[in-house]
Amino acid sequence: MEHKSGFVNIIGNPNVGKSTIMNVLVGEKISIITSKSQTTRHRILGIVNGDDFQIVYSDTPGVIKPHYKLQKTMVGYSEQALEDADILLYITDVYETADKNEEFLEKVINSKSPVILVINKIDLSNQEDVLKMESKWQELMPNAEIILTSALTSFNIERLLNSILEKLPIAPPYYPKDTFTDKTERFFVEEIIREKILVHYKKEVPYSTQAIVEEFYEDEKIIRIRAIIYVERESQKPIIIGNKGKAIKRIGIESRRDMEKFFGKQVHIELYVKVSKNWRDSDTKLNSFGYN
Ligand SMILES: Nc1nc2c(ncn2[C@@H]2O[C@H](COP(=O)(O)OP(=O)(O)O)[C@@H](O)[C@H]2O)c(=O)[nH]1
Ligand SMILES: [Mg+2]
Repeated sequence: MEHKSGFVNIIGNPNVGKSTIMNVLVGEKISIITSKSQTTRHRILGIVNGDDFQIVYSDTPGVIKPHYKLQKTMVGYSEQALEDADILLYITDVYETADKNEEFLEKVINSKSPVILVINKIDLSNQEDVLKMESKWQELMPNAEIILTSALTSFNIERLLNSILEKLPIAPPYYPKDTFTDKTERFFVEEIIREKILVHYKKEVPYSTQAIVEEFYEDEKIIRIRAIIYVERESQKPIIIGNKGKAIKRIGIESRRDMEKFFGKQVHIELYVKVSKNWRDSDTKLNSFGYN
């Protein structure tokens, strides 16, 4: 039996549904999702294993103009994804026009890898507009296969999967067949906390925040977690904590709920807030927070 395997890199602008699509394709909540741009900060692998195939998806932050070092690293992950793909999934949605980010798009068009162009969120549009959009994109990217999806309702996800399988090169698996990601349990804990922070705090606060797991202790019945929420400035500390600690308590409760779902086990979590001055612009701090 011939075995197919390859890297399928998911790229595109922020907020078009890249992480949602990867999660649906993998069937696990690997990437956090919010309505805010820059939710994804890392390149995250999601691996799907079949008897005769292994698809290694990689979700990326999306293309943005970098204002600080963290964002530079984030854009780097997206650029890197252009280089090492067997298949590129370029995701756009029914709101985006092709003139956004022309430079990056040019690189996609010139890439040697086969490109699948996914127009996502079609549940938010109508047939006429979607078809118009499709023909515009096809003109722009004549070599790409276009698939219209709604990740939210799983519309055409099966079709997308089949198209990926068709284009997947013959190769042995790159990862053991029982792996579904390259990230650690600690990473998922940190991401779940960050998702809740993105949802509940406004303006610059979530973008100045990084959760770091200090202790992850698992026994048969329960996982005990101690995590620090790092902020950039002293003034952000009371915002995270909230009046009488209510805000941080909510983060803890909602995070625990998601973690229990993710790990299939009871979770106990303690959260603390600390300042790591201007960490987003410090190479050493970024490194120690896992951005490299
Ligand atoms: N209506 C609709 N919303 C979607 C769809 N896919 C994703 N979203 C929403 O779009 C927002 C951004 O999704 P996300 O996956 O984080 O986008 P990313 O930044 O490209 O990774 C979230 O609020 C999702 O719930 C879709 O097919 N239909
Ligand atoms: Mg994302």
